[in-house]
Amino acid sequence: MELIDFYGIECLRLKATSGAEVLISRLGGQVLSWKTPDGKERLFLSEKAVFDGSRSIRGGIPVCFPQFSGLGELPKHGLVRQKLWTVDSQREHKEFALACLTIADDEETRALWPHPFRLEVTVVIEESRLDVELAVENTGSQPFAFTGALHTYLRVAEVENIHLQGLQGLEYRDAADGDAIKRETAAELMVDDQVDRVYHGVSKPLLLSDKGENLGINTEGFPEVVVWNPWETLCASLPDMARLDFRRMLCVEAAVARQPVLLMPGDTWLGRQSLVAVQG
Ligand code: TA6
Repeated sequence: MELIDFYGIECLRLKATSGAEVLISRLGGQVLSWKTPDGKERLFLSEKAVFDGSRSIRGGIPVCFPQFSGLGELPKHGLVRQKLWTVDSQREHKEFALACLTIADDEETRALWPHPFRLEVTVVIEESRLDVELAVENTGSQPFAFTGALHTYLRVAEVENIHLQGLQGLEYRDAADGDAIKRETAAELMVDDQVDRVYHGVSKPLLLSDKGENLGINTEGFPEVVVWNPWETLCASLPDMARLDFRRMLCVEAAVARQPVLLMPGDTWLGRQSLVAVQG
C-alpha cells in the first residue's frame, strides 16, 4: 500500500501479488483505477476529469449518497462525491488487498440534510475481481431515508460493440425518455444512442461482453442497476469529458433508487458491487 499524489489529491494504491492493482481517491472515497493481473485497466477515468473538488471526479466509481441523481432536493447524486474521506484501514495480504475509507456528516452536510451518518467504503481486490461495499450507518437518534449508488464507469473498447446480458424481462425507468416505465425485451442490451435507465429488481449477475473480454457484474443489497451512456450530444456538452469519450465508457451502476431505504437509528445498511473479469 502506498499513499500517492494523483493530480494533487491523496490516493491509496493497493497491489495484490497477482498483479491486480487499485487506486482509491480520498476525494469522494472513490475508486479511480482497477487493473487486473494482465495489466488491463477496467475502469474509465476521463482525461478531462477535474481533481480540485469543484466538481466530482468523472470516472472510476463515485459514491452517490444520500440521493441518487435528481431524485430529491439535494445536489445531484448527493453530498459526498466532493468530500475528503478518511483512510480507516488497509491490508495487503498476498493474493488480496483491502482498504476501508470512511466519512461522516459534518456542518456542511447537516446544513443541507439534517441527519448524522457514517459511510464506509470497503474495496477488495483479488485476482481478477474487485468488490466495492458501501455501508451506511445511521448514527443519529431519528430514522432517515436515502437513495444512492456506486456509479461505476466501466472502460470499454468501443461502446457500440458491447453486449450486456441479464436484463431481459426487467422493468425499467427510462430517464432518457421522460421517465417512462418500460420492460426490457432484448436478451442483450446494445448501445447506439443515449441510454439512461434504472432497471428494477435486478437479482442475477450481468455479463458485459466487450470485444472478447467478459466482465461479470454482481450486486448485493442494491435492488437496481443503472445503465448510462451520454452518447454524442450530451457527452459534447460535458466539460469534463472529451468529445468522443462516450465511446470508451459505459456506466453500469449498483443503485438504490426506486424505493428509498428507511434506516433506523443505530442500524447499518450494506450494498455491494462485484466485478469479475473473465477471459472471453
Ligand atoms: O446515473 C446516471 C445519471 O444520473 C445520468 O442521468 C447522468 O446525468 C449521470 O448520472 C452523470 O451525472 P453527473 O452528475 O456525474 O454528471
